[in-house]
Amino acid sequence: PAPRTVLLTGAAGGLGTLMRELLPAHGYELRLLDVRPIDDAPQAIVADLADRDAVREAVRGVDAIIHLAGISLEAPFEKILGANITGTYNLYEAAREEGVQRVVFASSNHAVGFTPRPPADASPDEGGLIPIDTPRRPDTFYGLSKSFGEDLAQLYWDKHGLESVSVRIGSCFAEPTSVRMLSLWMSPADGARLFHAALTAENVGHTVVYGSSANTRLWWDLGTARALGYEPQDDSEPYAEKLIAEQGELDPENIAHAYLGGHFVSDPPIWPY
Ligand code: NAI
Ligand code: 15L
Repeated sequence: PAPRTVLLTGAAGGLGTLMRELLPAHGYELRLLDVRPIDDAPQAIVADLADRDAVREAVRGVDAIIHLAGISLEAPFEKILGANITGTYNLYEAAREEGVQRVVFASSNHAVGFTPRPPADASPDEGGLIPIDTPRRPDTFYGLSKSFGEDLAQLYWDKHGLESVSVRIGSCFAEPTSVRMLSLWMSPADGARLFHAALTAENVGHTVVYGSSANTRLWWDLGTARALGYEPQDDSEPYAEKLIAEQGELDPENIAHAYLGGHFVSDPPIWPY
């Protein structure tokens, strides 16, 4: 049967807030968790992923989990280790113990951030897009934690039969705000469509997908996402003219423009991106 009750971790965050609004229309009953209380959702579970008992209680009885909680940018290694590495382990271990069938893991483009972006004149039809099996090349400790999460998902499938879809999310915000994001943008509505596909496709084992809209300037191959039944409806192109007029075209000589991970590849990462 299709999953109905879904635990959404990181529900107070940017993506969590968007998905709280959009996923119920796809038929889900959401149980919310975050370390921060949520003003407009007093029913949300306030718990740290470090608290194994609380996490186990939170996953009990749900059909599936969308795991968004964690640090979402570069940070000192010790912080990433706690929230993203140990935190994701605690979540998977609780899911295994409670017999939850599937986790949708919010991985990131930064797990493969040091992959050179395709040249502007690359042809998508002639293999010009970054394939899903490109070697992992994290651009930060943050990206490394996402690489760990993907391996953890694979281990829990191979050893315990716990299914996962790892979604290497591009940039999921209301609108793209940079020229790079024209290639990586996932509209919130497409994000909800992709999570829905990841929750409902059959026999996913552990599947890794790129997460974006069907952007004209796409850099990566959406094939494994489409194979789940994902049909993106949006394209960032209407934002292109304004963003390029404001920021200029990407410059391949600029290290912060040369790779998939954008500014995350520089040391230290340059904010804002
Ligand atoms: P965010 O930083 O706005 O939200 C993350 C949430 O996780 C926060 O509400 C925070 O309180 C919670 N959290 C952090 N540590 C926690 C812990 N130890 N226990 C419980 N909750 C904890 O990030 P955003 O943008 O909403 O991203 C959500 C997820 O998607 C993150 O895992 C991020 O790495 C991933 N992602 C997001 C992208 C995007 O474009 N928004 C792109 C790629 C990946
Ligand atoms: C991410 O992984 C971050 O969580 C998000 O805040 C954006 O920076 C996104 O990648 C991006 O690369 O645009």
